[in-house]
Amino acid sequence: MKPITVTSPLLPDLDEFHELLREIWDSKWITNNGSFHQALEAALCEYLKVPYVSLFTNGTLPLLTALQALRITGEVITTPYSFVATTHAIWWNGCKPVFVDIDPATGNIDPDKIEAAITPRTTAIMPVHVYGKPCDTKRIAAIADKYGLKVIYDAAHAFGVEVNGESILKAGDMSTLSFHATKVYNTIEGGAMVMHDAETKKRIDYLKNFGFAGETEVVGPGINSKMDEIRSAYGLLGLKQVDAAIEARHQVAIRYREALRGVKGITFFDDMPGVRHNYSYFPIFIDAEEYGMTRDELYFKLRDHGIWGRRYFYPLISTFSTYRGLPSASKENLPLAHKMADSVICLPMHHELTVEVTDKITTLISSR
Ligand code: T4K
Repeated sequence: MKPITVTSPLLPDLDEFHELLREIWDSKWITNNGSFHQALEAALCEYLKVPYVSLFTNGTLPLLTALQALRITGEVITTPYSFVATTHAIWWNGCKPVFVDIDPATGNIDPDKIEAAITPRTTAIMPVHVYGKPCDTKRIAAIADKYGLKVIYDAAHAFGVEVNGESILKAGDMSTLSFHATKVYNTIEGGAMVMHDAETKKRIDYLKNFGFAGETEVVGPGINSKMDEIRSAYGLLGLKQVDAAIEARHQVAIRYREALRGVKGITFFDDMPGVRHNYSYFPIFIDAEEYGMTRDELYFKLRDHGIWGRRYFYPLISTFSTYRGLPSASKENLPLAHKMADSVICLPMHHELTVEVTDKITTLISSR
């Protein structure tokens, strides 16, 4: 039997995609700011309710480019509870990541602990809206203003997330998105940066095209991170389906919550007031003593029944060999992040999950 995986990509209608491919074939313009690239940037600005979007080839390169564009040096405060790309981007820029513990209510960096981590070498904060749950952006902005720090949000999971009707992507100096196949909205591989002004957008567009500001002028040490026409066309079609996909995920979350609420030793996040969630992941947390089974025992039991959840984000980034020697990586500094990483399983979550499958999953969890 085919396993039930943690996610399944949102695919565009194949006939419509063929039609757009024909258009691209006829035009013979297949990359470098073509018409589909421009159309997708405009459509994303509208969908996400943000003024400027620059497309990238994945969600890692806008993180690297944001740090470059803002000329970040020294130390960057970040969370250990994320996908490893967040910290890698800091390291690849020659900066030192400084890990701060998380708030267990959201899984995001705890604003109360940021100030203690600031030193004269700190230049930026890179928080993550983990699982698409919004960070406390107001508190983080107040700290950044007080110390003159830049804020770059890794919003890889936060496509379409809004707080009181306002896009979460408007927070900070820049936000970055991932459009990887495993995300709520995908362009197969892909990503984007969201910024506030036309000048920054122009600069980022130069930087993602080797720094070229014209045929013969290079204005900075750029990189190649341009999204091609085929993925841009695919992305335009995906935008038509994403609202329905988010609603289908919402229904999955409702079913999981109804079935698992009250199961001793299992907790999960509820919706936050005023937030439009995207239900990108459905993490549950296992208290082994109360539940009577460890997280890993449950994880492998589910696998034995063909349910391939994932332990996102275990192990913590701070435990990987590159980072574990950093003073801020010590376990004593990050007790709550360790606790979350050691207790999490992300259950399958996507737009095509049937009632039958979610029932099977929740029955397996309830009947330990
Ligand atoms: N910041 C954060 C906070 C991130 O989470 C990520 C990426 C990034 C930055 C960087 O963005 P990108 O540069 O990747 O755009 C996945 C993704 O590769 C990665 O994008 C994502 N976060 C991370 C959390 O998860 P894996 O190694 O766990 O994926 P994989 O290949 O095991 O796939 C998981 C399941 O999804 C499979 O079991 C089945 C399903 N799947 C996967 C693919 C690729 C499909 O059904 N079809 C597919 O094509 O990393």
